[in-house]
Amino acid sequence: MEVVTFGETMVLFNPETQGPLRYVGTFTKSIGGAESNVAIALARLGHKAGWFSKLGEDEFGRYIKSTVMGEEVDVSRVKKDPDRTTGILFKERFSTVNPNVYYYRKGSAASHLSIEDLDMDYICSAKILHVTGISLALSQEVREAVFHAVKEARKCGVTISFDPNIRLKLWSKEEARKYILEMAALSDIIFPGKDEAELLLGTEEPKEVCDRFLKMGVKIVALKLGKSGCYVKSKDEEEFVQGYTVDQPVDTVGAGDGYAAGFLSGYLEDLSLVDCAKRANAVGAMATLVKGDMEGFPYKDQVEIFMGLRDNIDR
Ligand code: KDG
Repeated sequence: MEVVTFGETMVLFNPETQGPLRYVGTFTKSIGGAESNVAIALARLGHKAGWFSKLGEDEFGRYIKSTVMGEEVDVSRVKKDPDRTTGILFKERFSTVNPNVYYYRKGSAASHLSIEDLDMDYICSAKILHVTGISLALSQEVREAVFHAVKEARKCGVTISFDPNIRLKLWSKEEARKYILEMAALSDIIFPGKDEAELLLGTEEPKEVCDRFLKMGVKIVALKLGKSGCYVKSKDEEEFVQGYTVDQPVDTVGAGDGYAAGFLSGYLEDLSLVDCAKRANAVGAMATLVKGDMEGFPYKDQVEIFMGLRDNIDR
């Protein structure tokens, strides 16, 4: 495996019509989960990615596993819990591209993933372990598992990639700050958004944010600045990298995961920091063109066409 990641994936119901959920009659079924999104995006970009979680021994659990497997992600370490159910996520749309999200995941199988569910040989076989703040927020059990996996993986020389992914529906700002900063100090690559930086560090000023994370021991900071692009910094390089303009974004959920996957794919291919950031911006932008959390992630040739690196022969 080039990248291994783990965390909760839920069955996702996307409303067919706008307005309050109680008036919505039809939904499209799909899946959503920050970590599986990253694994799927990486697989589409041509990388070997593995994702695992704990799913309910139910129809939605089977659906999630087969969907992620169908995207050519390794799901061999996925576990099933016969006593708990798979989490559910509903989106609700009004006129904006940012939907409201409602979780039905409390006590789900995935929120009981524990240290015993980790196959450390599998994790240590990867070049990169990618984790997110969502898992840190789910329960103490999952949080302990993530910290354990990261600490052990570091001992094996695995690069740690971390997306804070702060979801305030899952925990308080104080808790988020405490555990995310603790995890940041164990990470090699971090993907904060500017609002997240403000919450964590009290500033969204790019240079300051990057310097603060670098001081904690992070090696690469990729600060997401929304549609304007990103600011990236390592010990040798630092640059603002312009984003791509998208005419009609329809769903921003998943864009950050696309960004992380685009960046990691460049990193695995030894691209320069700026080229990693360009690919990250492109994958993130393309993710917003399609309704759904992972449906819009491009294949390698598609992202290269989008970036103008390859001709598009469409007929
Ligand atoms: O980053 C996108 C995720 O937030 C989405 O796919 C669902 O994992 C999810 C969550 O917990 O919100």
